[in-house]
Amino acid sequence: MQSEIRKKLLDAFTQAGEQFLSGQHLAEVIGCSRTAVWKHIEELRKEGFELEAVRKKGYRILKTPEKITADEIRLGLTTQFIGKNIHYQESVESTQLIAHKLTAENVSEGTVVIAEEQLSGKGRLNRKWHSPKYTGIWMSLILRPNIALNKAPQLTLLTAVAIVQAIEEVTGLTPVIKWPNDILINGRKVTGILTELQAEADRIHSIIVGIGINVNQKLEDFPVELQSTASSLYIESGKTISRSALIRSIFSCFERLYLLYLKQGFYPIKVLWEGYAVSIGNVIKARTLTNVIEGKALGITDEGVLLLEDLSGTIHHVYSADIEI
Ligand code: BTX
Repeated sequence: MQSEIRKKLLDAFTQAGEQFLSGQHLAEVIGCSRTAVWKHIEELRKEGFELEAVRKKGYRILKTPEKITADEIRLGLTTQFIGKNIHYQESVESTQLIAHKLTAENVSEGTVVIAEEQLSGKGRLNRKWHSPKYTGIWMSLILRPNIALNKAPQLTLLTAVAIVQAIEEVTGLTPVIKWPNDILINGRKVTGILTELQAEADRIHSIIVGIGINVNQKLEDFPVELQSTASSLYIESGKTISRSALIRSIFSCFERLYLLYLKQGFYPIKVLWEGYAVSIGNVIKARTLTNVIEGKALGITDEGVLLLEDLSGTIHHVYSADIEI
């Protein structure tokens, strides 16, 4: 109930932009007394929002908090379902673990788990993902698409496109995608995507898309072993980036692409993905769990599988691998 009121309040401020909203108007919109409105405004102040209150005019938001809060993300969010339900926590082992538990509770599609830090952030194949406090975006998105199991990798590619579009929109940087899930700027990794499934027979029950983005880290914030391969949007642009603005943009880009995907299938996503991909057309090395294949990356199939032509002309279907360009 409280959070419903808070959602309505922030929706009203979103629509108002820089205009003032009177206490009376807010009370009517959210359906409570003016005293209750005042209490909610005080709660927002405690969260770090700076609000201006002017007699006879009302309230407007001047500044949002440094920390990410669910309320701050909601302020300005225009999606229908992605990110409408946010589980925010200061510190967690891994947002993926929480998202897995939530799927068992049948939370709505588009629910997102976001944390300020992860103590055991997960990469693929049990690798670790460095997720320090207050500087990055560490989140897991719960989806329930009605698609066959073998189509799941398409959602990793779709997510990569959404993140590239959002980074372009918010920072002006031009990232590229390295198949399947790395987003690079100037050859360094700024984002990782981990897609995990819950399935029955060959149908997907839910997909949990884990997204890790290095946003405001300085080079010295990375462990030494990552300093030559990783980067952040701050390092690449020289500007501190609003994490909430980037999260909102990811939600919008993702929702647009996801609805397109559900309606028209993978083809339009594939075309966009190929436009951002750096590996296609180049000779690359694909390190799979069992062997290493060197050859020319021809493209991806309609399922999102990488096609690699080795030196003898044999075409390999690569489902999962690490790529060296
Ligand atoms: P990956 O297996 O492609 O990449 C993991 C590898 O990337 C590590 O072995 C390390 O070399 C390098 N690495 C670790 N941390 C970073 C970092 N912060 N920046 C750049 N390189 C790094 C990628 O797996 C999938 C990552 C998903 C992370 C999200 S965060 C929210 C969600 N929760 C969770 O536990 N994982 C996902």
